[in-house]
Amino acid sequence: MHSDFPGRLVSFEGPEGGGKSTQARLLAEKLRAAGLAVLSTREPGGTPTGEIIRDLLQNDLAKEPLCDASEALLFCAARAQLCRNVLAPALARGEWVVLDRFTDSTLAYQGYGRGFDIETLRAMNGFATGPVRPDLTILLDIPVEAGLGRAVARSGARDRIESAPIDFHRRLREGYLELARREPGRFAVVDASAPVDAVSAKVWEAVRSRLSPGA
Ligand code: Z5A
Repeated sequence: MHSDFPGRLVSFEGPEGGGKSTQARLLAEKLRAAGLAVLSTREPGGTPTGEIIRDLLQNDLAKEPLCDASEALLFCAARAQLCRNVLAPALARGEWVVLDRFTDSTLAYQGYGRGFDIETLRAMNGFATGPVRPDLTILLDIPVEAGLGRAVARSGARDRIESAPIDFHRRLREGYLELARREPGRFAVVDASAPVDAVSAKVWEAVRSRLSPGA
């Protein structure tokens, strides 16, 4: 069941280091090569306000410990700005949107990870997104240690959320798999431990079979 927009939204989700940014870029290239108009963006971010919120959330911009409730609300504030000002207009124009993280990140990280009530977070997500929702969600699943290893190898250090205890990361990975089990029609789970090209082929197969780009 797709959203009411003429465009299509594909979100990438998963624990750290699964290759979301890499795979989002490769999918956007394939969709463009198929002649489609594609908007590629990320959460938190994608708007001037969202990028400032990203800095607050990841780089300790305000120099004060961020409480978990503020963290959840800030992710949703960035999301509201992105959905209203960028995503909804693009989807209404019939564009494809490729999104590096979206609403399921809040359920996984703030819900399964931090322990907030999932239904409360779903309501917050709904308030933030309005009618925007994913037509397909690619869950790039990877064991926690392997994913964190990749993320650290790339950036040399762990940021505020990556530095959370390993149990936090294990809970959110299991949370993602639970979300996927509950909504098999929307989620495609892809083994992200495989080489980049093999993962990309699986992602493309999921997009082709579920959303028929260019048809
Ligand atoms: N967050 C939240 O808590 N709540 C929310 O609602 C939202 C987000 C929206 C955003 O960080 C943080 O915010 C994130 C969740 C939280 N938590 N943390 N930490 P971000 O956007 O900066 O980072 P990320 O989304 O966590 O990205 P990442 O996990 O660091 O990376 P990735 O996008 O999954 O992977 P990548 O950058 O494409 O690849 C990572 C490295 O692995 C890189 O060197 C690649 O070359 C390599 N790579 C990629 N694929 C492969 C394969 N297949 N094999 C080998 N190496 C690979």
